Order: sequence, then C-alpha cells, then structure tokens
Amino acid sequence: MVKYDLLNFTVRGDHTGNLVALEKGTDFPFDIKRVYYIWGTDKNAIRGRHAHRKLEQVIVCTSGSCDFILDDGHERATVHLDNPAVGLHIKSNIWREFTNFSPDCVVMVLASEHYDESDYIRDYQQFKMEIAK
Ligand code: T46
Repeated sequence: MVKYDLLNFTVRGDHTGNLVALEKGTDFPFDIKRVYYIWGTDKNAIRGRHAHRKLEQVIVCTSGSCDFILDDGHERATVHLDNPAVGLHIKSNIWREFTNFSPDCVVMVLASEHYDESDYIRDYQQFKMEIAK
C-alpha cells in the first residue's frame, strides 16, 4: 500500500460560508516553511513526475478537482482531490504525478522546507535506485 494520509480539517462554517484555519502545532503535521499554488492548468497536463528526498507536503485542492497518482516504487495509488477541507499528506520518497485538472482547479501546497532543487528526484530510474538503497 502506498503510504499517504488524508487530513480532514476542521471547518468553521455558517450560513455565510466556510473557513479552514491551519495552525502550527495543533492542526498540522509539520512546521510550514513554504506555500505555493498552481492553477490555470490544462485538463490533461501531467505535472509533478518527481519524488522528494526529504520534503513533506500537504496538498489541498482549494477549488475544483484533480487526481494525484502516488508511486512508492512498488505500487501506485490514485487520489482524487475535490474538497478544500481535505489535505493530502505526502512524505518523502513518493513519486507523484498530477493530472485531470478541472478548469477551476487551484492546488495549494504547504511544504515543510524551502524550495531546493537538489531535493528533487526527477528521473524515475534514479528514484527506484535511491529507494532500493
Ligand atoms: C510537488 C508538486 C505537487 C520555484 O521556483 N519554487 C517553488 O517553490 C516551486 C514549487 C517551484 N519553483 C519553480 C521550479 C520550476 O521552474 O517553478 C517551476 C515549476 O515547478 P515544477 O515543475 O516542479 O512544478 P510541479 O507542478 O511539477 O511540481 C510542484 C512542486 O515542484 C513539487 O514539489 O510536489 O508541485
């Protein structure tokens, strides 16, 4: 089984709408050092195609939907994200691709580290080699 978690955030909602607050220590599995978001992606584009050596991330589809394909080198799992109150928690050494973007899709990512290209494994054979060590 590919290891990942789906975090159900507490929603503070009333008749005017909904709010999710994520606070260090109480609602979140790590200290957030970076936030980025992705939108305006073609439906069939495939993003990702890499793994991280150290980085942990929580991925939230704040609008619309998309599919994350996770691969631990042995098995694959597809996670459909379409709920802003759910976060996909991915730890290190998981190959990820994401696709099937709805036109209104906005993917927000909360990351445990600053951006560091040397943390990326962008070649699948290299990924297989590193996890076999
Ligand atoms: C991930 C998935 C879910 C930066 O300069 N700073 C940043 O913090 C990030 C994330 C990217 N970049 C630059 C690097 C590339 O020149 O932005 C460009 C696009 O990045 P990339 O091709 O890595 O984007 P995705 O959507 O394939 O992957 C991103 C994250 O990089 C990755 O960590 O897990 O989103």
